[in-house]
Amino acid sequence: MPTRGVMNTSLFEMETAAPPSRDILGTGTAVLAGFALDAEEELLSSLKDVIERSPLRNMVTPSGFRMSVAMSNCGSLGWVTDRTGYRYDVIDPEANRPWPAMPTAFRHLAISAAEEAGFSNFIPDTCLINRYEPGARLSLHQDKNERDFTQPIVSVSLGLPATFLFGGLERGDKTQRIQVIHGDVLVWGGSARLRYHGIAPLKDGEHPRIGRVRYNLTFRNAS
Ligand code: MD3
Ligand code: FE
Repeated sequence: MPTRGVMNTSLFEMETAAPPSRDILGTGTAVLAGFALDAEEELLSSLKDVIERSPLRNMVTPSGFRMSVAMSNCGSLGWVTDRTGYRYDVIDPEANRPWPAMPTAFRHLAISAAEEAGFSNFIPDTCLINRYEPGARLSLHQDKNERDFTQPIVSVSLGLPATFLFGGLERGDKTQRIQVIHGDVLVWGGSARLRYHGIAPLKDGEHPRIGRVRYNLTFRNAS
């Protein structure tokens, strides 16, 4: 039978357990668990509007591979890839017209998440929408098609959980894994802005609100 002292010690430890740390991924990063949940309904209805106008599509990489992640964009620019390379374009090449405007709920969420993470000057001008079906993945890469690396990146996860892979500034650096779930928002900036990252193959499942899929909204300043 435990002594009073032992019991008190374990209770004390429970009461003083550290709150979840926001910078578990290192300097310049913030994990804002559930940050998007308050705006969930507005985000989902805006997302529906955007992908009705500029449907999700599986783009082709410069080396000729069809990406397993389906993509679209909103904002004044959109990230695209085809046989000629990666670029930001003001025109959706499938729809042959500008990308849909960035919905207000998107912009506000991105700016407030960046601010919460200590980046008070974020001006998101593009949002890449990634749709992962079970098995889809994003291999380790750096985001370096943007001009201003002092601007952070904000990522919003919706639907099925995913495993983020986080490396360092060199491709061969050790990677860290972190699980992200519906409503989580992650922010990267400063010295973390050029870290390698990716998404492990999506595990099958069913999200009660979103279904058998994961969406990620990636906000950037590209111009
Ligand atoms: C870490 N998308 O589209 S942003 C991408 O879940 C992409 O679909 C992720 O990576 C996804 O390029 C969400 C993850 C991310 C973005 C930029 C970073 C992680 C980062 C910059 C530095 C370190
Ligand atoms: Fe990326």
